[in-house]
Amino acid sequence: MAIVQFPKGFVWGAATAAFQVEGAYREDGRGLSIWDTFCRTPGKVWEGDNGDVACDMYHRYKDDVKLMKDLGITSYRFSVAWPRIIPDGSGEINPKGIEFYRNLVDELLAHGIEPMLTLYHWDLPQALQDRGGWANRETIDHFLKYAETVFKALDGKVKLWATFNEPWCISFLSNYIGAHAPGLRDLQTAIDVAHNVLVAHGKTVRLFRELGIKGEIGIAPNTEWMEPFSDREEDVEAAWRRRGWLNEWFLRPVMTGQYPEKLVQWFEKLGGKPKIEPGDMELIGSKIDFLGINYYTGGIGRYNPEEGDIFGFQEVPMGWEKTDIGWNIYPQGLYNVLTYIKREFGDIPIYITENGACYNDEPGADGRVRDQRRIEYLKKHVLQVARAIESGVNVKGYYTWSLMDNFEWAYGYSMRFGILYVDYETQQRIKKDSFRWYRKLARNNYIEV
Ligand code: GBH
Repeated sequence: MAIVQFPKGFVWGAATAAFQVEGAYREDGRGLSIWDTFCRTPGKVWEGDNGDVACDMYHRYKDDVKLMKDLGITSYRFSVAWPRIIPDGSGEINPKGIEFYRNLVDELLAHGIEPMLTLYHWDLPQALQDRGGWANRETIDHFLKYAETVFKALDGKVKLWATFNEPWCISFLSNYIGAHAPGLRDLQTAIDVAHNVLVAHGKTVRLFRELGIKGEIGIAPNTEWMEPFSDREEDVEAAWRRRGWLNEWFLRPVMTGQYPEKLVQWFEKLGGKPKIEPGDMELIGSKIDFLGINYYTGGIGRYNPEEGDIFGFQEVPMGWEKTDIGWNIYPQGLYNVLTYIKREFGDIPIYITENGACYNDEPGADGRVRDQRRIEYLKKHVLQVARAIESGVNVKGYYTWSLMDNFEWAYGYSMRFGILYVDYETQQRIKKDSFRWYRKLARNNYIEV
C-alpha cells in the first residue's frame, strides 16, 4: 500500500450545470433556451427527454447544499442560466433570476463552500438563436451585458469565475457535428461560432478587470488525448490534427493570441476560415488567471484519408475498457494533457473543472448503489493528477463530474455521471459508494493505492 498526498489547500469539488439540474423551466420569468427547443425537436434527444424538471434543484438547492457539506467538498462548480437573468437574451433583466443565484451562493457560503461560477454552459436564449446565435457577432455584445449583470450581482461573493464551458462543444459538436443544440451541420458556421465565443471570452475577461471584480477568471475547455497508432509521420500528424482540433484550436488562442497555423491551413483546404477582425486576437489572448480543464477520454488512431474524419484521423479500437457511455478509459491521457499544457503554455494555475464517469448502476435490493467501477475510474484519474503535480504542473483543484445524476444532453436521463443517484420519479438522492469514497478523499487529501 502506498499513500499519494495532495498539496495543502488542494480544492476538492463537484460540478453541475444549470440546464442539467435546475428544472423549473418556466418559473420566475425564465426564458427559453436552445436546449428547450432541441429537446422538443423529434429525434434529437433520447426518448424526447427534456430539462423541464431535471433534478428540480431550483427548488431543492438547500437540501443539495447540505449533501455537499456532508460530502466535504470545499468548492461547488455550477453555471448560471442566461435565460433566467435576461429571458430573451438582450432585453430586460429578470430580478427573480438574479435572486435565485444570490440565494444559492449565500447558501453555499454559509456552509463554507466556495462557489465556482460558469457564465455559459450551453443554454443560449432561444431568441438570440433566432437571430443567428453565436454565428452572429452581435451575440457577443449581448453576452457582455449578461456577464456584467452577473458580475455586479455576485461580486465579492463569488471568487472563481469561468467564462465558457467547452467551446469545442458549443461550436463544432453543436454546429458542425450537429449532435447538440442548435443541431446544425456546417463547418464554416462552427468556425464562426468558435471565433465569436473566443472573442466573447476575451472581452469578458477585459470587462472583469475593468469593473474591478474581485477574484479570478478563466475558461473551461474540454480536452482529449489522441496518440498516433505508429511513429509513422502521417499517423503522428493525423493524431496531432485531431487533438489540435479538440484542444489547441481553443487553448492556443486563449493562451497566446494565435490560432495554430497548421490547423488554419487544414481548415482552409476544407473550405473554412475564421473571420478575424482587427484586435480580435489580442482580445482572445487577454491574460486569464487559471485554466479549467475538463477531461474524460482519449484514444489511439491512424491516418486514413478514406474512412477517417475530416482530419484523416481514424480511431483504432484498442480493446480498452469503456464506460457505459462508450468512451475509452484513458487515465494517462489526463497526465499527458496537463504536462502538454505546461510545456506549451507555461505555468498557468489549473483546475480540473470536470472529470468523471458514466456508469448506470441502479440501487440494489438494499437500496445501496455499488458503483465500484466509478471509484476505480476516479482513483485512476486522480492519481494521474498527482503525477502531474509532482512533475511541476500547477494543479490547484479537482471537481468531479457530477455531484448528481442529471440531464445528459442528447442522451437525456439514460446516462448517469453522478456520485449521488437521482430517482427521477421521487427526486430522492441516494449516496452511491463513490460518494463515500470521494468524501474520504476530500477529508484526507491523500489517496491510498
Ligand atoms: C462534458 O462534456 C460537459 O461539460 C457536461 O455538461 C457533460 O454532462 C459531461 O461532460 C458528460 O458528458 O464519443 O468517444 O469520441 C464532455 C465533452 C465531448 C467528451 C465528446 C467526450 C466524445 C468522446 N465530451 N467526447 S467519443
